Amino acid sequence: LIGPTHNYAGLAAGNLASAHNKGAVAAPRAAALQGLQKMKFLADLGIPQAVVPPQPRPRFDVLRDLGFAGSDIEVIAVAHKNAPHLLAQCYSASSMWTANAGTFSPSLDTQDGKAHFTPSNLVSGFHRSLEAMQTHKVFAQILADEKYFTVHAPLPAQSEYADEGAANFIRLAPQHGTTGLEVMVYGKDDAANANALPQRFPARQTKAACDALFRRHGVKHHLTLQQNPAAIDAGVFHNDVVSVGNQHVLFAHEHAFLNQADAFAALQKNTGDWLQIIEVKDADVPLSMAVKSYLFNSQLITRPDGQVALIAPTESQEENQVADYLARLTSSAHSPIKEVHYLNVRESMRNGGGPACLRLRLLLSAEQRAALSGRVWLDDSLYKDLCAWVNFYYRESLAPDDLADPELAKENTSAMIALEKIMNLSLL
Ligand code: SUG
Repeated sequence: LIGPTHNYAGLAAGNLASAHNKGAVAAPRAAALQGLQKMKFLADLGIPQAVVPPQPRPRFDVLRDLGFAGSDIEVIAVAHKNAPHLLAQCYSASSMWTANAGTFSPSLDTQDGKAHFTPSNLVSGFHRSLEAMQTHKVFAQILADEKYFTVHAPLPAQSEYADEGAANFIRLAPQHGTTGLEVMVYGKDDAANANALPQRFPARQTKAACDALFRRHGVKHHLTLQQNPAAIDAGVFHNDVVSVGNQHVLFAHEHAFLNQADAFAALQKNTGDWLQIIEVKDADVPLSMAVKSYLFNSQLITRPDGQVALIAPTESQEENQVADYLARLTSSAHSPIKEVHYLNVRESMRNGGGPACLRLRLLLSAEQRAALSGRVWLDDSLYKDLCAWVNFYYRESLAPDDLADPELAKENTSAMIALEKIMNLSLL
């Protein structure tokens, strides 16, 4: 659920949309409603949606740790005057991108038969690193039932273990109900591949982090692949901007992985005949257009009737080359992807977050689903309550200088107190 301080601060290194829209006026209310409508659309398609609440902002504790003193009003005024970038970091609503909240290994995949969750440390960007502890606090509540779930602490908050979670995670299995191969995609491996590093933008996920996640989750079948450094330099700051996998289908750009033929061979070797890889050639959709349209940041879903569908951003529909490609793909007899739905998540997109960034996939049994705590499952009544909450508490627009308005901080606290009641979760 996109938070009330959604704004365009240009905070994210290597994220072209965030850099491009820096300083633009954001529309937090529209942003949150777009996110809710997407959830509702998926719930109506038969994909149950559990809502992750936004995080309290601004982070007065961080501002005070970094030397700003006095009342809340004084802290905001001085920070805005002397360190506006830091104030924006402490106000960021970046926890909306739950694909980065953490990594979830379903119980089918793990040695102890429990589902494991590790919140991401997100150390590659200061504003994002501020999410980790609250993500832990919220998921420890939602996944509190120890019969089914183990919630770990984030990995060590150090660059060797830089972790951005499920944005770099793909689970492949012949059926959702069978043990899968968990794949993690890293941007750098401090122990090897010294030459294969991006030159322009940072690699955010390390191999050491991927290995540690598989180890602590006790994942039975796993594989790590290196992302193509050229893709990172073209603005692909997470794997989910060049590839998306679901069940027996991997949908990937030609330049997604380093040494792609070897990467595909490793995937085939570790899976089976059932794996279907759709490789989109650069001639069909150039990498720069994949980044601009966010084609691969689509959600790839299996509907309850078994049909595989793609939930793509409207930006993909607006690029003729991409829309034409998808029309050809879905009409091809060989394609497992039979339908595309275009959804508007434009406010999030302008910060580099498409449909897939706004979701974290938890593969759960019916029993596990019933064991989640809090009022999180999106039914008509929660949808109605959350829309009303957004309409009441969110501003229509938010410009960079609005972060200096002390009323914004107060509005956020009131909104969070109200949300705690709606969702039966402790947030503050
Ligand atoms: O980390 N943008 C996020 C977008 C994350 C998208 N997530 C996935 N690909 N899964 C990021 O780059 C921009 C915030 C700002 O500039 O105000 C930001 O943090």
